[in-house]
Amino acid sequence: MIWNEKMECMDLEDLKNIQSERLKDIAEYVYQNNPVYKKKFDAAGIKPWEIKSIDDIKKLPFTVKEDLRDNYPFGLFSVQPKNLAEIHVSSGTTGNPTVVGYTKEDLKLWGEVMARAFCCAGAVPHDLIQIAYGYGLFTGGLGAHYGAMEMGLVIIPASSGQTKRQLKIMNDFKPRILACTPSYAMYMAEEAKELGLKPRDSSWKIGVFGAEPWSEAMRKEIENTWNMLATDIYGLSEIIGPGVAQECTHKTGLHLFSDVFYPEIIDPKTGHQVKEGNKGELVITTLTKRGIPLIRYRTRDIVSIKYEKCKCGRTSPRISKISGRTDDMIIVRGINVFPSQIEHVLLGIEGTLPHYQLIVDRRANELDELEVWVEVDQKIFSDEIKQLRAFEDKIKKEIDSVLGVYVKVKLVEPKTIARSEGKAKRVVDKRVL
Ligand code: DLL
Repeated sequence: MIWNEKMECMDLEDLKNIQSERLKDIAEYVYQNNPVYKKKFDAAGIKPWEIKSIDDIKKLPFTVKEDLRDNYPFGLFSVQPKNLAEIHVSSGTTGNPTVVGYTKEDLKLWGEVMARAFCCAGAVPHDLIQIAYGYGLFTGGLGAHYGAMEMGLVIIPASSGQTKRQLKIMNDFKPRILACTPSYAMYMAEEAKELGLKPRDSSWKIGVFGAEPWSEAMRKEIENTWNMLATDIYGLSEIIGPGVAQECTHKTGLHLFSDVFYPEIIDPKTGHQVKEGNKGELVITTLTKRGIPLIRYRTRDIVSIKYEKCKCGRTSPRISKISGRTDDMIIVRGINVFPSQIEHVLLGIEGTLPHYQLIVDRRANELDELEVWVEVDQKIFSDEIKQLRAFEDKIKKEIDSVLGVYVKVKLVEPKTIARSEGKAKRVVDKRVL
Protein backbone atom coordinates (compact mmCIF):
# COMPACT_ATOMS: atom_id res chain seq x y z
CA MET A 1 0.00 0.00 0.00
CA ILE A 2 1.25 3.48 -0.86
CA TRP A 3 0.15 6.09 1.65
CA ASN A 4 0.26 9.19 -0.55
CA GLU A 5 0.27 7.98 -4.13
CA LYS A 6 -0.03 11.49 -5.52
CA MET A 7 3.19 12.68 -3.89
CA GLU A 8 5.17 9.44 -3.82
CA CYS A 9 4.56 8.40 -7.43
CA MET A 10 4.55 11.82 -9.05
CA ASP A 11 6.06 12.48 -12.45
CA LEU A 12 9.53 13.93 -11.84
CA GLU A 13 8.85 17.12 -13.82
CA ASP A 14 5.75 17.82 -11.74
CA LEU A 15 7.71 17.07 -8.62
CA LYS A 16 10.36 19.56 -9.65
CA ASN A 17 7.71 22.25 -10.09
CA ILE A 18 6.37 21.63 -6.61
CA GLN A 19 9.87 21.67 -5.16
CA SER A 20 10.60 24.96 -6.92
CA GLU A 21 7.44 26.61 -5.60
CA ARG A 22 8.12 25.35 -2.11
CA LEU A 23 11.75 26.45 -2.14
CA LYS A 24 10.78 29.98 -3.17
CA ASP A 25 8.25 30.04 -0.35
CA ILE A 26 10.53 28.66 2.38
CA ALA A 27 13.49 30.88 1.39
CA GLU A 28 11.26 33.94 1.70
CA TYR A 29 9.76 32.62 4.96
CA VAL A 30 13.09 32.11 6.78
CA TYR A 31 14.44 35.41 5.43
CA GLN A 32 11.46 37.26 6.89
CA ASN A 33 11.16 35.33 10.14
CA ASN A 34 14.65 34.40 11.24
CA PRO A 35 17.43 36.97 11.81
CA VAL A 36 20.19 34.32 11.63
CA TYR A 37 19.04 33.28 8.15
CA LYS A 38 18.59 36.87 7.06
CA LYS A 39 22.21 37.49 8.00
CA LYS A 40 23.39 34.32 6.30
CA PHE A 41 21.54 35.13 3.06
CA ASP A 42 22.82 38.72 3.10
CA ALA A 43 26.38 37.54 3.66
CA ALA A 44 26.04 35.15 0.72
CA GLY A 45 24.67 38.00 -1.42
CA ILE A 46 21.38 36.27 -2.21
CA LYS A 47 17.85 37.56 -1.80
CA PRO A 48 15.01 35.02 -1.59
CA TRP A 49 13.15 36.62 -4.53
CA GLU A 50 16.14 35.79 -6.73
CA ILE A 51 15.33 32.09 -6.29
CA LYS A 52 13.41 31.08 -9.42
CA SER A 53 13.57 27.28 -9.33
CA ILE A 54 14.88 24.39 -7.29
CA ASP A 55 18.12 24.50 -9.31
CA ASP A 56 18.88 27.85 -7.66
CA ILE A 57 19.23 26.07 -4.33
CA LYS A 58 22.98 26.01 -4.95
CA LYS A 59 23.03 29.77 -4.41
CA LEU A 60 21.80 29.44 -0.84
CA PRO A 61 24.17 29.07 2.11
CA PHE A 62 24.58 25.81 4.01
CA THR A 63 23.37 25.30 7.57
CA VAL A 64 25.49 23.23 9.95
CA LYS A 65 24.93 21.74 13.39
CA GLU A 66 27.04 24.49 14.97
CA ASP A 67 24.47 27.05 13.74
CA LEU A 68 21.89 25.35 15.95
CA ARG A 69 24.26 25.03 18.89
CA ASP A 70 25.53 28.59 18.61
CA ASN A 71 21.98 29.90 18.60
CA TYR A 72 20.80 27.69 21.45
CA PRO A 73 18.02 27.22 22.31
CA PHE A 74 15.61 28.94 19.91
CA GLY A 75 17.75 31.17 17.70
CA LEU A 76 17.22 29.21 14.50
CA PHE A 77 13.45 28.94 14.96
CA SER A 78 11.19 30.86 12.61
CA VAL A 79 8.29 31.08 15.07
CA GLN A 80 8.07 32.27 18.66
CA PRO A 81 8.38 29.39 21.15
CA LYS A 82 4.80 30.07 22.31
CA ASN A 83 3.57 29.11 18.84
CA LEU A 84 5.16 25.68 18.95
CA ALA A 85 3.34 22.50 19.81
CA GLU A 86 6.28 20.32 20.83
CA ILE A 87 9.99 20.55 21.54
CA HIS A 88 12.61 17.78 21.26
CA VAL A 89 16.25 17.74 22.21
CA SER A 90 19.02 15.60 20.87
CA SER A 91 21.88 15.17 23.28
CA GLY A 92 25.29 15.76 21.86
CA THR A 93 28.49 14.56 23.45
CA THR A 94 29.86 18.07 23.87
CA GLY A 95 28.51 21.59 24.19
CA ASN A 96 24.89 22.61 23.96
CA PRO A 97 22.33 20.03 22.94
CA THR A 98 20.44 20.48 19.68
CA VAL A 99 16.91 21.76 20.19
CA VAL A 100 14.18 21.36 17.60
CA GLY A 101 10.54 22.44 17.66
CA TYR A 102 7.35 21.59 15.83
CA THR A 103 4.25 23.66 15.16
CA LYS A 104 0.94 21.86 14.93
CA GLU A 105 1.33 21.77 11.15
CA ASP A 106 4.82 20.30 11.53
CA LEU A 107 3.45 17.52 13.72
CA LYS A 108 0.92 16.74 10.98
CA LEU A 109 3.75 16.58 8.49
CA TRP A 110 5.65 14.23 10.78
CA GLY A 111 2.63 11.94 11.04
CA GLU A 112 2.26 12.04 7.25
CA VAL A 113 5.87 11.09 6.44
CA MET A 114 5.95 8.39 9.09
CA ALA A 115 2.68 6.96 7.74
CA ARG A 116 4.34 6.86 4.31
CA ALA A 117 7.31 5.10 5.93
CA PHE A 118 5.25 2.40 7.64
CA CYS A 119 3.39 1.74 4.39
CA CYS A 120 6.72 1.44 2.57
CA ALA A 121 7.73 -1.24 5.07
CA GLY A 122 4.55 -3.18 4.31
CA ALA A 123 2.27 -2.15 7.18
CA VAL A 124 -1.48 -1.98 6.61
CA PRO A 125 -4.10 -0.23 8.76
CA HIS A 126 -5.09 -2.22 11.87
CA ASP A 127 -1.71 -3.93 12.13
CA LEU A 128 -0.38 -4.00 15.68
CA ILE A 129 2.90 -2.17 16.10
CA GLN A 130 5.26 -2.38 19.05
CA ILE A 131 7.17 0.89 19.24
CA ALA A 132 10.37 0.17 21.13
CA TYR A 133 12.18 3.37 20.23
CA GLY A 134 12.63 5.58 23.28
CA TYR A 135 9.75 7.96 23.99
CA GLY A 136 10.69 11.34 25.40
CA LEU A 137 13.07 13.97 24.14
CA PHE A 138 14.49 11.54 21.55
CA THR A 139 12.43 11.79 18.37
CA GLY A 140 12.24 8.03 17.69
CA GLY A 141 9.32 7.02 19.92
CA LEU A 142 6.94 9.92 19.37
CA GLY A 143 7.70 10.22 15.65
CA ALA A 144 6.81 6.58 15.13
CA HIS A 145 3.75 7.11 17.32
CA TYR A 146 2.37 9.97 15.23
CA GLY A 147 2.84 8.03 12.00
CA ALA A 148 1.21 4.92 13.40
CA MET A 149 -1.71 7.00 14.59
CA GLU A 150 -2.03 8.74 11.22
CA MET A 151 -2.23 5.46 9.30
CA GLY A 152 -4.50 3.65 11.73
CA LEU A 153 -2.14 1.11 13.25
CA VAL A 154 -2.81 -0.30 16.69
CA ILE A 155 -0.07 1.18 18.82
CA ILE A 156 1.74 -0.49 21.68
CA PRO A 157 3.88 2.41 22.98
CA ALA A 158 6.39 0.18 24.76
CA SER A 159 9.31 2.64 24.53
CA SER A 160 12.80 1.17 24.81
CA GLY A 161 14.14 -0.96 27.65
CA GLN A 162 12.55 -3.49 30.01
CA THR A 163 13.45 -6.21 27.59
CA LYS A 164 11.65 -9.05 29.34
CA ARG A 165 8.46 -7.01 29.25
CA GLN A 166 8.97 -6.29 25.54
CA LEU A 167 9.19 -10.01 24.88
CA LYS A 168 6.12 -10.76 26.97
CA ILE A 169 4.16 -8.13 25.05
CA MET A 170 5.30 -9.68 21.78
CA ASN A 171 4.43 -13.17 22.95
CA ASP A 172 1.02 -12.27 24.39
CA PHE A 173 -0.31 -9.51 22.09
CA LYS A 174 1.27 -10.78 18.85
CA PRO A 175 2.15 -7.49 17.14
CA ARG A 176 3.20 -7.86 13.49
CA ILE A 177 5.49 -4.83 13.42
CA LEU A 178 8.47 -3.96 15.56
CA ALA A 179 10.07 -0.51 15.48
CA CYS A 180 13.38 -0.07 17.32
CA THR A 181 17.10 0.29 16.71
CA PRO A 182 18.73 -2.68 14.94
CA SER A 183 21.08 -3.21 17.86
CA TYR A 184 18.13 -3.45 20.23
CA ALA A 185 16.50 -6.03 17.95
CA MET A 186 19.66 -8.14 18.28
CA TYR A 187 19.80 -7.66 22.02
CA MET A 188 16.17 -8.76 22.35
CA ALA A 189 16.96 -11.93 20.39
CA GLU A 190 19.68 -12.80 22.85
CA GLU A 191 17.34 -12.29 25.80
CA ALA A 192 14.58 -14.25 24.09
CA LYS A 193 16.87 -17.25 23.65
CA GLU A 194 17.85 -17.08 27.31
CA LEU A 195 14.20 -17.12 28.29
CA GLY A 196 13.72 -20.25 26.21
CA LEU A 197 11.72 -18.45 23.50
CA LYS A 198 12.34 -19.20 19.84
CA PRO A 199 12.86 -15.88 18.04
CA ARG A 200 12.00 -17.48 14.71
CA ASP A 201 8.50 -18.22 15.99
CA SER A 202 7.87 -14.62 17.03
CA SER A 203 4.86 -12.63 15.80
CA TRP A 204 7.05 -9.79 14.48
CA LYS A 205 7.11 -10.07 10.71
CA ILE A 206 8.21 -6.54 9.80
CA GLY A 207 10.97 -4.54 11.42
CA VAL A 208 11.35 -0.78 11.00
CA PHE A 209 14.89 -0.30 12.16
CA GLY A 210 17.03 2.82 12.18
CA ALA A 211 18.60 5.66 14.18
CA GLU A 212 22.07 4.12 13.79
CA PRO A 213 24.18 2.67 10.98
CA TRP A 214 23.77 -1.05 10.33
CA SER A 215 25.28 -3.17 7.60
CA GLU A 216 23.67 -5.58 5.12
CA ALA A 217 25.29 -8.39 7.12
CA MET A 218 23.49 -7.17 10.24
CA ARG A 219 20.22 -7.12 8.29
CA LYS A 220 20.73 -10.75 7.30
CA GLU A 221 21.50 -11.66 10.89
CA ILE A 222 18.32 -9.97 12.15
CA GLU A 223 16.15 -11.43 9.38
CA ASN A 224 17.45 -14.95 10.01
CA THR A 225 17.24 -14.69 13.76
CA TRP A 226 13.73 -13.25 13.93
CA ASN A 227 12.35 -14.66 10.69
CA MET A 228 11.15 -11.21 9.64
CA LEU A 229 11.61 -8.58 6.97
CA ALA A 230 14.03 -6.00 8.33
CA THR A 231 13.64 -2.57 6.71
CA ASP A 232 15.74 0.53 7.18
CA ILE A 233 14.36 3.88 8.29
CA TYR A 234 16.41 7.07 8.28
CA GLY A 235 15.96 10.45 9.81
CA LEU A 236 17.46 13.07 12.05
CA SER A 237 16.01 15.39 14.66
CA GLU A 238 17.09 18.55 12.87
CA ILE A 239 15.06 17.64 9.78
CA ILE A 240 12.05 16.07 11.53
CA GLY A 241 13.17 12.92 13.35
CA PRO A 242 12.44 9.50 11.85
CA GLY A 243 10.56 9.69 8.54
CA VAL A 244 13.02 11.34 6.16
CA ALA A 245 13.54 8.15 4.16
CA GLN A 246 12.45 4.52 4.35
CA GLU A 247 12.98 1.30 2.42
CA CYS A 248 10.09 -0.36 0.68
CA THR A 249 9.76 -4.14 0.70
CA HIS A 250 12.14 -4.41 -2.29
CA LYS A 251 14.96 -3.14 -0.09
CA THR A 252 16.73 -1.35 -2.93
CA GLY A 253 17.47 1.95 -1.25
CA LEU A 254 15.50 4.22 1.06
CA HIS A 255 12.74 6.32 -0.51
CA LEU A 256 13.39 9.90 0.47
CA PHE A 257 10.23 12.00 0.66
CA SER A 258 11.63 14.72 -1.54
CA ASP A 259 8.43 16.74 -1.99
CA VAL A 260 9.02 17.88 1.59
CA PHE A 261 12.74 17.19 2.21
CA TYR A 262 14.88 18.23 -0.75
CA PRO A 263 18.10 16.19 -0.97
CA GLU A 264 21.49 17.10 -2.43
CA ILE A 265 24.61 14.95 -2.30
CA ILE A 266 27.79 16.99 -2.04
CA ASP A 267 31.49 16.47 -1.79
CA PRO A 268 32.06 17.40 1.87
CA LYS A 269 35.36 19.07 1.02
CA THR A 270 34.30 21.29 -1.89
CA GLY A 271 30.59 21.66 -1.14
CA HIS A 272 29.79 20.90 -4.81
CA GLN A 273 27.11 18.42 -5.80
CA VAL A 274 28.49 15.04 -6.91
CA LYS A 275 27.28 13.02 -9.92
CA GLU A 276 24.18 10.85 -9.52
CA GLY A 277 25.18 7.50 -8.01
CA ASN A 278 28.37 8.79 -6.39
CA LYS A 279 28.74 8.85 -2.65
CA GLY A 280 28.84 12.11 -0.74
CA GLU A 281 27.35 13.99 2.18
CA LEU A 282 23.58 14.25 2.29
CA VAL A 283 22.32 17.82 2.50
CA ILE A 284 18.63 18.44 3.13
CA THR A 285 16.36 21.45 2.83
CA THR A 286 13.03 21.24 4.61
CA LEU A 287 10.59 22.60 2.04
CA THR A 288 7.46 22.98 4.16
CA LYS A 289 8.38 22.92 7.84
CA ARG A 290 7.44 26.02 9.83
CA GLY A 291 8.86 25.78 13.37
CA ILE A 292 12.50 25.33 12.50
CA PRO A 293 12.89 25.11 8.73
CA LEU A 294 16.48 24.40 7.70
CA ILE A 295 18.10 25.43 4.44
CA ARG A 296 20.75 23.08 2.98
CA TYR A 297 21.39 21.33 6.27
CA ARG A 298 24.59 19.30 6.24
CA THR A 299 23.66 15.98 7.80
CA ARG A 300 27.22 14.59 7.73
CA ASP A 301 25.70 11.26 6.68
CA ILE A 302 27.28 9.60 3.67
CA VAL A 303 25.02 8.19 0.96
CA SER A 304 24.49 8.03 -2.77
CA ILE A 305 21.19 8.75 -4.51
CA LYS A 306 19.34 7.43 -7.55
CA TYR A 307 16.32 8.85 -9.29
CA GLU A 308 14.99 5.89 -11.28
CA LYS A 309 11.48 4.66 -10.58
CA CYS A 310 11.28 1.77 -8.11
CA LYS A 311 9.53 -1.54 -8.77
CA CYS A 312 7.05 -0.57 -6.06
CA GLY A 313 5.81 2.30 -8.26
CA ARG A 314 7.24 5.11 -6.18
CA THR A 315 9.24 7.76 -8.01
CA SER A 316 10.69 9.34 -4.88
CA PRO A 317 14.51 9.18 -5.12
CA ARG A 318 16.26 6.46 -3.19
CA ILE A 319 19.33 6.89 -1.01
CA SER A 320 21.70 4.05 -0.30
CA LYS A 321 21.98 2.65 3.21
CA ILE A 322 23.96 5.18 5.25
CA SER A 323 27.55 3.98 5.13
CA GLY A 324 28.75 6.26 7.90
CA ARG A 325 29.11 9.84 9.01
CA THR A 326 31.86 12.18 7.96
CA ASP A 327 32.64 12.61 11.65
CA ASP A 328 32.49 8.86 12.43
CA MET A 329 35.16 8.05 9.96
CA ILE A 330 38.31 6.66 11.53
CA ILE A 331 41.49 7.32 9.63
CA VAL A 332 43.91 4.50 10.25
CA ARG A 333 47.29 5.13 8.66
CA GLY A 334 45.66 7.27 6.02
CA ILE A 335 42.88 4.85 5.18
CA ASN A 336 39.30 5.87 5.79
CA VAL A 337 37.36 3.29 7.73
CA PHE A 338 33.72 3.34 8.69
CA PRO A 339 32.46 1.16 11.55
CA SER A 340 29.76 -0.36 9.31
CA GLN A 341 32.44 -1.72 6.94
CA ILE A 342 34.12 -3.53 9.80
CA GLU A 343 30.72 -4.79 10.95
CA HIS A 344 30.10 -6.23 7.51
CA VAL A 345 33.37 -8.16 7.55
CA LEU A 346 32.95 -9.42 11.11
CA LEU A 347 29.48 -10.77 10.58
CA GLY A 348 30.61 -12.63 7.48
CA ILE A 349 32.95 -14.76 9.59
CA GLU A 350 31.44 -17.87 11.13
CA GLY A 351 31.80 -17.90 14.91
CA THR A 352 31.59 -14.15 15.55
CA LEU A 353 28.56 -12.63 17.28
CA PRO A 354 26.87 -9.38 16.21
CA HIS A 355 28.37 -7.48 19.13
CA TYR A 356 31.56 -5.53 18.63
CA GLN A 357 33.29 -2.30 19.50
CA LEU A 358 36.09 -0.35 17.88
CA ILE A 359 38.72 1.21 20.10
CA VAL A 360 40.66 4.05 18.50
CA ASP A 361 43.80 5.22 20.19
CA ARG A 362 46.87 7.29 19.42
CA ARG A 363 50.07 7.20 21.40
CA ALA A 364 52.12 10.40 21.49
CA ASN A 365 53.48 11.27 18.05
CA GLU A 366 52.23 8.01 16.62
CA LEU A 367 49.58 7.08 14.13
CA ASP A 368 46.03 6.12 15.00
CA GLU A 369 45.54 2.54 16.00
CA LEU A 370 42.37 0.60 15.69
CA GLU A 371 41.56 -2.32 17.89
CA VAL A 372 38.52 -4.40 17.08
CA TRP A 373 36.86 -6.10 20.03
CA VAL A 374 34.46 -8.78 18.94
CA GLU A 375 32.44 -11.34 20.81
CA VAL A 376 32.79 -14.91 19.64
CA ASP A 377 30.92 -18.14 20.28
CA GLN A 378 31.51 -19.77 23.64
CA LYS A 379 32.62 -22.80 21.60
CA ILE A 380 35.58 -20.88 20.20
CA PHE A 381 36.52 -19.77 23.68
CA SER A 382 36.86 -23.32 24.85
CA ASP A 383 39.45 -23.89 22.11
CA GLU A 384 43.16 -23.87 22.75
CA ILE A 385 45.10 -20.60 22.79
CA LYS A 386 46.68 -21.57 19.50
CA GLN A 387 43.30 -21.88 17.83
CA LEU A 388 42.16 -18.59 19.34
CA ARG A 389 45.21 -16.85 17.89
CA ALA A 390 44.50 -18.45 14.52
CA PHE A 391 40.93 -17.12 14.67
CA GLU A 392 42.19 -13.64 15.51
CA ASP A 393 44.55 -13.81 12.55
CA LYS A 394 41.73 -14.87 10.29
CA ILE A 395 39.73 -11.78 11.27
CA LYS A 396 42.75 -9.49 10.83
CA LYS A 397 43.45 -10.91 7.38
CA GLU A 398 39.84 -10.62 6.31
CA ILE A 399 39.68 -6.95 7.40
CA ASP A 400 42.99 -6.30 5.69
CA SER A 401 41.88 -7.90 2.45
CA VAL A 402 38.54 -6.06 2.32
CA LEU A 403 39.51 -2.66 3.73
CA GLY A 404 43.25 -2.64 3.16
CA VAL A 405 43.99 -1.76 6.73
CA TYR A 406 45.83 -3.56 9.48
CA VAL A 407 43.98 -3.61 12.79
CA LYS A 408 44.44 -5.30 16.13
CA VAL A 409 41.79 -7.82 17.10
CA LYS A 410 40.71 -8.85 20.56
CA LEU A 411 38.31 -11.76 20.94
CA VAL A 412 36.01 -11.43 23.91
CA GLU A 413 33.45 -13.74 25.51
CA PRO A 414 29.75 -13.39 24.84
CA LYS A 415 28.13 -10.54 26.81
CA THR A 416 31.40 -8.65 27.38
CA ILE A 417 30.38 -5.66 25.27
CA ALA A 418 27.69 -3.42 26.73
CA ARG A 419 24.27 -3.96 25.17
CA SER A 420 22.15 -1.07 24.02
CA GLU A 421 18.42 -0.47 24.17
CA GLY A 422 18.86 2.54 21.88
CA LYS A 423 21.77 3.58 19.70
CA ALA A 424 24.74 1.24 20.13
CA LYS A 425 28.12 2.74 20.96
CA ARG A 426 30.34 1.20 18.30
CA VAL A 427 33.37 3.44 18.61
CA VAL A 428 35.34 4.25 21.73
CA ASP A 429 37.72 7.05 20.92
CA LYS A 430 40.58 7.28 23.38
CA ARG A 431 42.56 9.80 21.35
CA VAL A 432 43.39 13.07 23.01
CA LEU A 433 43.16 15.35 20.02
O1 DLL B 1 18.01 8.99 15.21
C1 DLL B 1 15.92 9.82 14.35
C2 DLL B 1 15.49 8.45 14.08
C3 DLL B 1 14.76 7.74 15.04
C4 DLL B 1 15.73 7.85 12.86
C5 DLL B 1 14.31 6.46 14.79
C6 DLL B 1 15.29 6.58 12.59
C7 DLL B 1 14.59 5.89 13.55
P1 DLL B 1 19.00 11.74 15.84
O2 DLL B 1 19.08 11.21 17.24
O3 DLL B 1 19.00 13.20 15.64
O4 DLL B 1 17.67 11.26 15.15
O5 DLL B 1 20.19 11.08 15.05
C8 DLL B 1 20.32 11.29 13.67
O6 DLL B 1 21.38 9.14 13.36
O7 DLL B 1 22.21 11.86 11.23
C9 DLL B 1 22.43 9.43 11.29
O8 DLL B 1 23.81 9.65 11.51
C10 DLL B 1 21.92 8.41 12.29
N1 DLL B 1 20.86 7.58 11.67
C11 DLL B 1 19.54 7.74 11.74
N2 DLL B 1 18.91 6.76 11.04
C12 DLL B 1 19.89 6.00 10.49
C13 DLL B 1 19.91 4.85 9.64
C14 DLL B 1 17.30 9.95 14.95
N3 DLL B 1 18.80 4.26 9.22
C15 DLL B 1 21.51 10.55 13.13
N4 DLL B 1 21.12 4.37 9.25
C16 DLL B 1 21.62 10.66 11.63
C17 DLL B 1 22.26 4.95 9.67
C18 DLL B 1 21.13 6.54 10.89
N5 DLL B 1 22.30 6.02 10.47
